[in-house]
Amino acid sequence: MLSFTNSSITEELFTFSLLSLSLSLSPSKMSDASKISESPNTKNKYEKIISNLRQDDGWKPVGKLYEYQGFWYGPSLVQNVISAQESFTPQPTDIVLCSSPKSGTAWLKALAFSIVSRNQVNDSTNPLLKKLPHEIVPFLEIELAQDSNNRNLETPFVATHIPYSSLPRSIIDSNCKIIYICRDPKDVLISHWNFDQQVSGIGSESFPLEEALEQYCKGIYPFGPYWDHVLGFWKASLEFPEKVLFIKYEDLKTDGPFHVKRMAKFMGHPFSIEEEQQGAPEKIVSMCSFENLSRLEVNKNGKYYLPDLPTFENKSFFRKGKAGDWKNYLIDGKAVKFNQIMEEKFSGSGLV
Ligand code: PAP
Repeated sequence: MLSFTNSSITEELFTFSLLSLSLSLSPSKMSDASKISESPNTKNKYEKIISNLRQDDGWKPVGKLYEYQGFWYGPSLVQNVISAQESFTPQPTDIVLCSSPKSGTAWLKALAFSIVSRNQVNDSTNPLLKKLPHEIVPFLEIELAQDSNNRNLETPFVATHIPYSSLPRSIIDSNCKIIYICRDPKDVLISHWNFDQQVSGIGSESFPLEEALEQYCKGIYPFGPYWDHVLGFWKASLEFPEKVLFIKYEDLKTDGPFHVKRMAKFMGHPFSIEEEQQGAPEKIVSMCSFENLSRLEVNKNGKYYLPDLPTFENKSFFRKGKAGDWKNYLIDGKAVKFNQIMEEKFSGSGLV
């Protein structure tokens, strides 16, 4: 059985998933301000590209998806991805935090930020106490799609759900480091299905789990297919270990301090012996834990405002935070076909 636990190696409206929000921004929900500049030429260009793409409307909370460079997006996201590919310029010291939606993006943001800023903030001044991790680290295909500098440039992080093969060349060709987090695909599916239902208001009677599962098996949902998303970063991490660090959600759950030290070293901010003796990695793990973040006032009752998008309740980004919650949903053999597909897709990769 495909296992994402205890390995030896150490993502219109949604596509946040946040973006499934897998924030697959629906065109009707996006304002002119957040679309690509709407000169007639630009509009024609994107309409032309999109009209030639394969379409599917089976992921009902989002509506129509388009296949661009082998992955599926809502129409506005296709535009944003192309715009980012054409114009995004990273800062030389940026670290790019990558993930498929619902794989642990917010957690990765919190950890990476806390590691790098540990000498500037303390337990009472950490911005995570007052802000959702998504407010601290912006998304390339949302906030930064049209303006690379639409961010706090003192925070050296950019996040994205864009697959490795579609990342802007400016990132690939730079010295920017990349950290990818992956998660058991069955937990990703359950998290994604729950989140999109909640954000879209389309309930399980209109979008049953069986339909979501079928779409996942076909790879047709925002930023799918999952296997290609994961394998793109996995292979890059093997080929360019100095540039791409691959982390598993389940490994972080099992041995947080070890992987926080790995991340710190990779990002060029290793812990000193004194820091380790004083338990600095453990403190960061504790600060960024689901239990701690989800109980903060900002994450219980705060709202996340993105220009011209619906307002999100911060708590929707903190559901259960567990490894293996799929077992409460994929009962009566529902996972058999899914497991077979994943095993076949990941076979020979050395990942599982
Ligand atoms: P996004 O794609 O909308 O950015 P993302 O942060 O990648 O979502 O994933 C959300 C999942 O991470 C949720 O999982 P669940 O639905 O299975 O509960 C969320 O609860 C979980 N999560 C958020 N913060 C943490 C954390 N600090 N530790 C562990 N899991 C977390």
